[in-house]
Amino acid sequence: MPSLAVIGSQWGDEGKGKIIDYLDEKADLIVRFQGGNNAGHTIVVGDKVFKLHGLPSGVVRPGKLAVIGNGTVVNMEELLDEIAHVEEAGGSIDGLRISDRAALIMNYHKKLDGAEEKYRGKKPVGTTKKGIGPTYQDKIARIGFRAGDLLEEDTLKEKISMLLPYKKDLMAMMGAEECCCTPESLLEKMNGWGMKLGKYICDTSVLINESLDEGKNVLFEGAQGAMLDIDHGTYPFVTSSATMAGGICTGAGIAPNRLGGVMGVVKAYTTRVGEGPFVTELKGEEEAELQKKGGEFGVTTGRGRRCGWLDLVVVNHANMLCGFNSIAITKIDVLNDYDVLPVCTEYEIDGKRTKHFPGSIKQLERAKPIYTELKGWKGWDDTESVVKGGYDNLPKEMKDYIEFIEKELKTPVDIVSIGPDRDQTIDRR
Ligand code: 2SA
Ligand code: GDP
Ligand code: MG
Repeated sequence: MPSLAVIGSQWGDEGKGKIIDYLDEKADLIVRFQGGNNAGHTIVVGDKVFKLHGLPSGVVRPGKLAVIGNGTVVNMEELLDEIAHVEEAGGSIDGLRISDRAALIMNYHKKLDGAEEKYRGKKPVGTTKKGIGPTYQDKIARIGFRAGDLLEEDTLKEKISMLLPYKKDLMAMMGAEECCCTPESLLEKMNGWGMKLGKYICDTSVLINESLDEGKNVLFEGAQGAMLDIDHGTYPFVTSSATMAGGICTGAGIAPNRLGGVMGVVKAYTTRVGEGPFVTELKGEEEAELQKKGGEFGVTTGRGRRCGWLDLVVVNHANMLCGFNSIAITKIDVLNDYDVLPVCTEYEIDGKRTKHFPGSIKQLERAKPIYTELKGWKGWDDTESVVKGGYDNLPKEMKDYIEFIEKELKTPVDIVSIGPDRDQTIDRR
């Protein structure tokens, strides 16, 4: 702190929600800067489980400002449902702030998301069908709604009369499910969103910058993961936003010199949900076993996540682009029952070894992982003593695994997470 970013170093679901929740005790603002309710962050606090999608993890702690930044895409209708879920689970959204510049996900975006996937035929991206891609397309094409429009009825009317006929034609052309709303019914619906959520809409960039001026602590919360970045991930099998640390400046509206540090979250193995290359992926029973042990199912869609060994070529790529000052290793307890743990440190592509992650999907499909085999800590399951006694109480082999990662990434491991709960966290800082 005063400003720290937490970024997933793999394909998402590294356990960022848990780490952010652990760190945000000391934060005043928690800021989402990209993505939308495609994200799924699970936070466990005692017997309460919060499943967050579009809301920043900060809503779980009273007294924090939870900011949805300008670089995000927001489905107001689904946000209202999520707010109800949080309130039911004992949380409060008093601290919610939504950027007036955030792009709005409309129902037609969701329908177009499904239709685009059909056009991709045998090579779908495997999206969450939340309308993320089509909403970012409209933002870049300068034909999208923004949250601030909900506060200006004349702007809404102008945009609705321009966009609705266009989107209806587009949906008919794409064979998407018909959109039956009229300009009047859409205006009424959007006015309703404005009435319910308008009080939270403001210029969040000013809010964040003034908070930093006052010496407040700001935590930037990454969603998805580095390898799903639109530019540097496994394109086209990526999401439509800048998921890496660089996305914070444009997506939250701060200058680069205001970012104090970046923590990379590394799951002790690798998962991916959706399509696309995955060099260390396991198959058959081995994959099913890891999926079951890690409870690897999508928080938003319920899809089974693909599973494989830790791939440090991936994490090093993320580290080069995000500049991690420190690492949080998560879900290491999921590996409790293995004799041997392979860790990939290089790829072999067409007979040549490389430590760099290639941009070509075809090359990635031909890449073979080069593994270093580390000894497992089979039989150890004494989480309780570690919760009380800290790092020194971990088995030697687990410490070797952690220190191997540290050496390969040339970055200190500050946090080790050994369970989903807040207190199942070892802090080495
Ligand atoms: P989209 O919907 O356009 O962003 O999909 C594009 C790709 O990005 C992947 N993606 C994700 N990968 C991991 N976790 C995500 N959130 C949910 C979760 C996913 C779920 O926490 O489990 O429930 O399925 C997430 N969101 C997007 C997506 O799989 C595509 O590969
Ligand atoms: P995120 O999208 O990166 O926030 O991660 P998800 O919430 O989608 O997936 C991570 C899952 O692992 C959640 O169910 C967490 O409760 C759980 N989890 C987080 N850290 C740990 C850990 O150290 N050990 C175990 N066993 N589970 C964890
Ligand atoms: Mg997730």
